Amino acid sequence: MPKKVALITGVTGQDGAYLSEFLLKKGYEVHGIKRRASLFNTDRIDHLYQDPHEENRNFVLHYGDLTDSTNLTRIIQQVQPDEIYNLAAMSHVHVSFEMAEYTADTDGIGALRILEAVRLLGLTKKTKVYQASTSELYGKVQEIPQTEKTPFYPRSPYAVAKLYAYWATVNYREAYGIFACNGILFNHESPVRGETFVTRKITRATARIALGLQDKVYLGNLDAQRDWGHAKDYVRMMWMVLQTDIPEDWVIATGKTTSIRDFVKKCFAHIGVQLEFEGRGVNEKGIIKKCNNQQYQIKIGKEVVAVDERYYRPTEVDLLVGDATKAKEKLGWEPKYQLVDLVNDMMQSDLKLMQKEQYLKEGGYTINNYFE
Ligand code: NDP
Ligand code: GDR
Repeated sequence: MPKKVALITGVTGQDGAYLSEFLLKKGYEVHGIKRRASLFNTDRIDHLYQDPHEENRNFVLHYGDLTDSTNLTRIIQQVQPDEIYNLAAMSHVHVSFEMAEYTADTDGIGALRILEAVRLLGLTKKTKVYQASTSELYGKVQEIPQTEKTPFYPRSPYAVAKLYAYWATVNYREAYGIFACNGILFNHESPVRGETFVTRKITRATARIALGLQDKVYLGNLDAQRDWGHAKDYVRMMWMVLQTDIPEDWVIATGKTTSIRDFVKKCFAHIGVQLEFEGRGVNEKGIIKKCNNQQYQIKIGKEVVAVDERYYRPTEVDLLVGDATKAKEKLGWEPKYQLVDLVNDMMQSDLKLMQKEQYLKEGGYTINNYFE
């Protein structure tokens, strides 16, 4: 059997890295599109890198951008992929309010550019397309839990752009017979989650506070509730939806929801600290009440979490909880990670990372000493 060929946009991101690993293990030849940046931006996939001088490479990177249709068309023509995973996006909901037009171009029209390239290159029968759709499409709560049939009500420029991409995927499937599927994925996290998403911001800060590298962390809306899974479970599902006989759209979620406040408590509990919240809204504070661990630099009564309005969004998505019954019944998908496993995985990783920072600091090294 010839190797299957996959093309991943957003290969340098959280999901791109886990999906690359997953597909390489399955024996795929994996091509990824990365952006040119002034610094190296391949941290998450450096362990998979193969030197261009090696023969028979099965992991190949191409420079590209979702805003450049000639570039995308050329890469797709060259690679002739069996499967395209369109994961590239300006994926930060809060930032999308600052960069609405760019977000629409990348996250909305970008998906169209991929679908159109498949059509123009005559690959409608060969190339399957996975579109990274999102629970943000549900936005303002219409129904709990959210399923493939729940109406959409996007609440950010990001979600509005993703709504366009969602319907472009459905339309190209119906109009041209492309095997194109939306995975409507609920939040999924991991040790390589971007540092400004709330879970990673919290696990990093908890580890830094434990090691005396930081005093407190400022967060926004602590009442928001999210259905958090592990990215490893979710990339497996991306692949599964392209292996079916009929292209469809799928909700992927754990079915359990947790507030930001409770996520913070769970992270502190991981290091043996009981954190309690006092006050409401912008006056809310997280205070250390008890500690069963001598290993860390923890002071009872210390305020380690505070609210800063700058992290509030102009319009918020209050409550997400998904119902993945269709994926479970039709594809046999089950998440292997529970929230407690996710917290452990992220906390252990950030504690290790911050210990490195602590050693460097104690050894007199700063992280960046170019300009000293
Ligand atoms: P990340 O933010 O970690 O990764 C996004 C990737 O897209 C990065 O590789 C980034 O490159 C790349 N990218 C951004 N803009 C462009 C552009 N204009 N052209 C080409 N590449 C670009 O996101 P995740 O891995 O978490 O998410 C993957 C996809 O799934 C995204 O589309 C996201 O919107 C969607 N999604 C994510 C969920 C989650 O909870 N993680 C849930 C539901 C959907 P660079 O590294 O250079 O910045
Ligand atoms: P989200 O993730 O917007 O759900 O989008 P994020 O982690 O950014 O926010 C989750 C919730 O936490 C609240 N919050 C904060 N968020 C951030 N980033 N920083 C804070 O300090 C903070 N304090 C409170 C937010 O208001 C929000 O309610 C993610 C992205 O991966 C999208 O690309 C993806 O589509 C969705 O998940 C599903």
